[in-house]
Amino acid sequence: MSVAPMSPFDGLRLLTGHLSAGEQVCLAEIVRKLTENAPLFRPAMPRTGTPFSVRMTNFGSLGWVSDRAGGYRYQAHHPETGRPWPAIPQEILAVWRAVSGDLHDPEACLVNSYAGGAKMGLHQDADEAAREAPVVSISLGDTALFRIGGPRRGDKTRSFRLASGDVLVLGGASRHFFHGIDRIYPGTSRLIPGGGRINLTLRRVTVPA
Ligand code: MD3
Ligand code: FE
Repeated sequence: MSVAPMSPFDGLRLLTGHLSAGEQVCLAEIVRKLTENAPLFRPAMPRTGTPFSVRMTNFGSLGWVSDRAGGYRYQAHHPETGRPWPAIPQEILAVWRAVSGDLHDPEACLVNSYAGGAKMGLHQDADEAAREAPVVSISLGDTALFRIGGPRRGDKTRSFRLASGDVLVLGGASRHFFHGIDRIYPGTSRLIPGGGRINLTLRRVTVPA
């Protein structure tokens, strides 16, 4: 099923239930397998070094990382192993190609792993030179409470739940809106062994020559 309850909302499209149960199992297994080579790490805030509650890894030619000394950035290698990130699997690229409306494939697939108490504060995605390209987000596992506002931090926000199999497309103005994850609802999915939520965020990073 594909509904778009927020379609008048400046390019934001929520595709609830976009992925079948079988597709969700397939993607969760792919992520589990690739994190054996590219383990989840815990990023830290620039300057303060405060650790994130979310753990992360990446697939693709460029991956998003953050630490105290280097701040937010994209880089080609895992910060702990030094190895290049695994390529973005075809099954994940297929979701981007189906929903993004973009001619170019993404360079980055950020994997966010949320345990029960994890959250992500209100922020903008602003580390990409490809500012006009949409962002595509795939939710797997436990339901999350998502919040999105506007282009300024103080703008009024609205909240909605992201469940396993939902795909969110952030195009147009919404690409630059403040957003975050306020909480996870533990026990709402049996997809991830031991519980939790995985979010896959697909982004173009560089501007094509
Ligand atoms: C709205 N991730 O990784 S996904 C992130 O669920 C991030 O892990 C959250 O925000 C998560 O940067 C939210 C939905 C999402 C992703 C990118 C966006 C919403 C967005 C970019 C612009 C506006
Ligand atoms: Fe974000």
